[in-house]
Amino acid sequence: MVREPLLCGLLAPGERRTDPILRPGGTNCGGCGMSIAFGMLDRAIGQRPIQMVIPACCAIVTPGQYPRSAYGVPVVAATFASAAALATGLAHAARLNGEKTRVLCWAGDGGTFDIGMATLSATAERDEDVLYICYDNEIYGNTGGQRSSATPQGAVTNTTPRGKTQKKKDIVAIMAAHRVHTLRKMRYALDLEGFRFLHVLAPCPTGWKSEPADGVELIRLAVRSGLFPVQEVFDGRRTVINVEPELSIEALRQYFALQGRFKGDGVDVEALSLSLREDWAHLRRAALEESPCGTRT
Ligand SMILES: Cc1ncc(C[n+]2csc(CCOP(=O)(O)OP(=O)(O)O)c2C)c(N)n1
Ligand code: SF4
Ligand SMILES: [Mg+2]
Repeated sequence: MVREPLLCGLLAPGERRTDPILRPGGTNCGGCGMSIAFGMLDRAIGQRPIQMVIPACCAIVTPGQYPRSAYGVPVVAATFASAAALATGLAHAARLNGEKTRVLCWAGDGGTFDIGMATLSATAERDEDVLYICYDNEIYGNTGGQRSSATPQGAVTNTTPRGKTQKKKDIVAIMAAHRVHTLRKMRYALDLEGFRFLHVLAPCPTGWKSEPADGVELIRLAVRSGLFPVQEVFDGRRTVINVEPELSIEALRQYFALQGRFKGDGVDVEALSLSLREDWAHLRRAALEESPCGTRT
C-alpha cells in the first residue's frame, strides 16, 4: 500500500528522518541560543523517532508559516496552557500504537516558568512519559522582550526599564519538588522513562543586547561564575553537581559587561558574588548529604 506522504512530504516522519531537526530557512536572529540548543538536541537524538510540541514562543514562529516549516520532524503547535497536556496525549497515542517515538515539549521560559506552569506541574505530577525542555532566554522574546519570572534581578526589559527587582524563579527546585528527573544530558534524558525536565540557558542576542558571536562564551561565564549550576536531580532527592564552578567574580563581571541589558547600576556584583557562594555552599551540602559522591566533574 502506498501511504500518503505526511503534509505533502514537507515533514519527514520521525522514524525516517534524514533532515536535521532545524533545517535552514528559519528566521531566528543571528546567534540565537535556542537554535544552538536545537543543534545539540539533533546530535543527542540520533535516529530516535521524535515528535515535538511547541507552544507560542520564538521556537514556533521562527520556522515559518504552514505549509512551510524549517522543522525536519513532526511538530504540533500548542497554546501555552495546553503544551504539556498535548505532549501527554501524543505520548499515550505512541505507546498505544506500539511506537518507540519519544515525545518532547520544547518551550521558552515564559511558557514554562509562567504561562504553562499549571499543565507542566500536572504532567510532571502524573509522571507522564514526556521530555520537557525549557530553553531559557530569560525574557518574553517573541513579543518584544518583556520580563518573565526567569529574568534575573537587575536586567532591563521592556517592562522593567530600571532593571528587574525580583530574583529569578528557581525552576529546578520547583520541578525537583515533583520528584521528577531534572537533568542536563539530552541523550540520557531521551532514554529515560517517565517525566523528565531539562533547563537550558539560551542566550538571546536581541533581548540580552549582546553580540551574536558571544552566546557560547556567555554560557561559559554563567557556569564559571556559579550563576547557572550544571546539575542533575534524580527523583527530586539526589543531586549531582556536574561542573564545579570557580565562583570567579571576574567571570561574573565579564558576564554582565557583555550584555547591554545589565547596563546601569542594577546589579551589585560583590553582593551577588557573596550570595552565589552561599547558594553553592547549600547546593554542595545537599549533594553530599544525599549522595557521598554528589560531586562529579
Ligand atoms: C495565554 C497567552 N498569553 C500571552 C500570549 C502572548 N505571547 C506570545 S509569545 C509570548 C512570550 C513567550 O515567551 P517565552 O515562552 O519565554 O518564549 P520566547 O518568546 O522567549 O522564545 C507571549 C507572552 C499568548 N500567546 N498566550
Ligand atoms: S528573540 Fe532571542 S530567542 Fe527569539 S529568535 Fe531572536 S535570539 Fe532567538
Ligand atoms: Mg523566553
